[in-house]
Amino acid sequence: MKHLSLHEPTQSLDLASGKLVGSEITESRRLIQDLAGVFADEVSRSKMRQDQLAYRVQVHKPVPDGCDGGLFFGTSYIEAGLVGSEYMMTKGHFHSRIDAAEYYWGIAGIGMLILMNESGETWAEYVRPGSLHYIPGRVAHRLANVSKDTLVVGACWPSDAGHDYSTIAAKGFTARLMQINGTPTLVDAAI
Ligand code: PAN
Ligand code: ZN
Repeated sequence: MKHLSLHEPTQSLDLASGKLVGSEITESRRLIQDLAGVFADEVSRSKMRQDQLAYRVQVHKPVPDGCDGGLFFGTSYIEAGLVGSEYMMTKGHFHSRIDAAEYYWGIAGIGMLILMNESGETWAEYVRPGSLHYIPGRVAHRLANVSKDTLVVGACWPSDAGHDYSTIAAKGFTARLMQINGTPTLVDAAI
């Protein structure tokens, strides 16, 4: 009987660190060995310690993957560092249900949200603690860490959005975020 009963929530979010604790929370990790072909400088990536953590993602999934009408809530932690001259970053994806949008917000560290539309136009916006980012449907998205600390970013997206990694794996983003003279610079990937 739920009528008139009072409950403690079964999950918590630490607002300062982004850490999710409680039931229905999963964590996945991407190591350097999982990111073959993601960075421009594959030779540099292959010479790195392959079991080095690149990023991890905590997700609260109160409903199954693909569920119509539900929401997922996650925290991404992207390690600091460079692969060659390119900032550490996530694989990036379109959503499988291509119209599905997503919110990101900055929690800690400084990064860039790299966005690409279906026409192949790529741009990026700074992610800082408190910044809020609406990612429309039909826009691929990836996070890069441009600071010396772990980049922590919150996210909320529809449970039926899904992740299409194959389009990015095949074609990549049309621009890459490189450190040039110490500054984050978007560079045309074709050059
Ligand atoms: C995020 C991403 C997370 C990891 O939760 O999944 O930052 O990036 P990749 O999935 O590209 O490896 C999100 O955008 N969910 O939809
Ligand atoms: Zn997404």
